[in-house]
Amino acid sequence: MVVRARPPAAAPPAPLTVERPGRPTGPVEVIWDLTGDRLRWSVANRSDEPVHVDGVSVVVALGRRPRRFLRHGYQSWSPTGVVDPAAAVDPSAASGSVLLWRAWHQADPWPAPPGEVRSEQVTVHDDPGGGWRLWGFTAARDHEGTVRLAGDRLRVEAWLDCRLEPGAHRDLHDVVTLTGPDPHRLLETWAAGVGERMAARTGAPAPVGWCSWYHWFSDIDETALRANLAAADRWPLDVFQLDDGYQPRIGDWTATNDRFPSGHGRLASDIAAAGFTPGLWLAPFLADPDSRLLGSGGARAARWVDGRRPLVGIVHGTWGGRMHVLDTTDPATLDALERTAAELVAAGWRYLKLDFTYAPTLPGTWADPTLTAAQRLRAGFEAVRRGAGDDVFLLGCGAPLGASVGMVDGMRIGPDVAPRWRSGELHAPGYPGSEPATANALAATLARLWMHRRWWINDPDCVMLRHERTDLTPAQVGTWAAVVGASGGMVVVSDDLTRLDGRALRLLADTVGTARRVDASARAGDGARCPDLLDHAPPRVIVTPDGARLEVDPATGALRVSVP
Ligand code: 9PG
Repeated sequence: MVVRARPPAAAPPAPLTVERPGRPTGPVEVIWDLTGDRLRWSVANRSDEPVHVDGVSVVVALGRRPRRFLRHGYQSWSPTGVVDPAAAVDPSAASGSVLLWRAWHQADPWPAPPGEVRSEQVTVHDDPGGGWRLWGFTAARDHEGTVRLAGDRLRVEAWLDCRLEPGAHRDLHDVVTLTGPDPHRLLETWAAGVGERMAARTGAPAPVGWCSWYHWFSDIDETALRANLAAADRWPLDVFQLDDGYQPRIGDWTATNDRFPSGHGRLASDIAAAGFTPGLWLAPFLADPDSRLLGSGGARAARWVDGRRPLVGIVHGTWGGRMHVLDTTDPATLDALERTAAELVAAGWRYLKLDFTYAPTLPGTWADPTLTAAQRLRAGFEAVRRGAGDDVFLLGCGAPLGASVGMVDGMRIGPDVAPRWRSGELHAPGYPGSEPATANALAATLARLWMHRRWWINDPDCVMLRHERTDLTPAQVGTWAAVVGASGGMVVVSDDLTRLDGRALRLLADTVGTARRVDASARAGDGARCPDLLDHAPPRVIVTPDGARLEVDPATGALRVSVP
């Protein structure tokens, strides 16, 4: 069915052709209205039987295939960058792609049809009428949204993957289109609207912290932690955060293993006594099948789509194999999550890094099948927030971005850094750019500047200050620190403080100084910008509000700075 619709305000004079989705809709009715630059729509089940709806989409004929299309990644660790749609292959269609990785990096975990590229929640492309055009979902509270492009056909899809009961009616999030000469401005404008609609938490001071992960990884112990705490007093830090490695098992966050004999209360109070906010890592929505959480703790795991086996959220060597996903649609599980967070905060932790939070968005069998992935994720975050209280800083990580707005105070907006520029490994086949590497973290930092102080405080991941036991050159160390500072977001150190020298301290002080200056401006709506986001991938340039321009060579990490 083809419907003629009024073209968006600034579109070329030829009317856009809007089509209903090609597949039969059966008992499902889509009610929609495209007026001006906004699509309003809803979906209803008119039958007497429950219906499972994957997605609802509207196709727009653009008139010609765009030459540049921003592919926005779904999750903290997912790559973002411009592609040429004529040449690009959707990563989900690459050979060797597996369901779990696709589900990490896309709202719809199934492979894209041949010839299609997709972007999550938003895209920007060159407009046949000149300039740039953005398409974006105005929220991701009730469901995710994907923009798919094949040839000149742009399909905006509300991703539901949930049951509609007989007679049920669901409003879908509006889709807007904006045009203008500056693609970054379009993203800023759109993101500000999303942030307002989703009650983004943007008010906290941006933390400066220390994190145990990138020096010790899971081998951290109390001796090393305390040595760093003792050395931390000459560093300009607010938060002192223990990462993965203290827990006896995934899921059993309120206990410690034998490498941390003091236990949570003593650790947190000693950190607080030293003058820092005690921070703790956890992966709240995953649990070891042998954890207390899934036993006497009262939490239940979701099941795989066949309903028979527990849903596995990751197979992790260090953690001991297959980790199950908590069913965040089950009230008893939400209670257990709330109790866990409350217990950690009662022990003294005031900053929680919530990691691997994509877990409840995986496809599976859930106690309440009428909830979408976005709603399952938010139910989990809300339980943690209820337990933690309003004034504890929650940092999201490994999180589907749009659906997390309003849930967290800070958010990791890129893949892990590493003490090397480029990655040697691929941990997600077909998703290059998501592997731990400083160049990958830097690319994400530039590509997602527009989220900062509109959706949360951006966490670009840790600066790498060390000059020994690293593959980064001193110049690359300086480049990454300069970009973290210019981004205006969080600044976190993840080195052994007992081994750093005065050079590192000065570099951190400079980085924090720049970051706080840029952040003050970002709070007023004028943060750092990436002017070449639609020119090439990865982007190379970051411009601070006072006009400093930093240009990074992505191959070498060489930095060119020009100041007005
Ligand atoms: C702790 C780490 C750190 C880090 C997080 C996250 O695919 N993987 O096996 C995988 C491992 C680690 C990882 C992401 C993916 O890093 O980003 O800062 O907290 O967990 O385990």
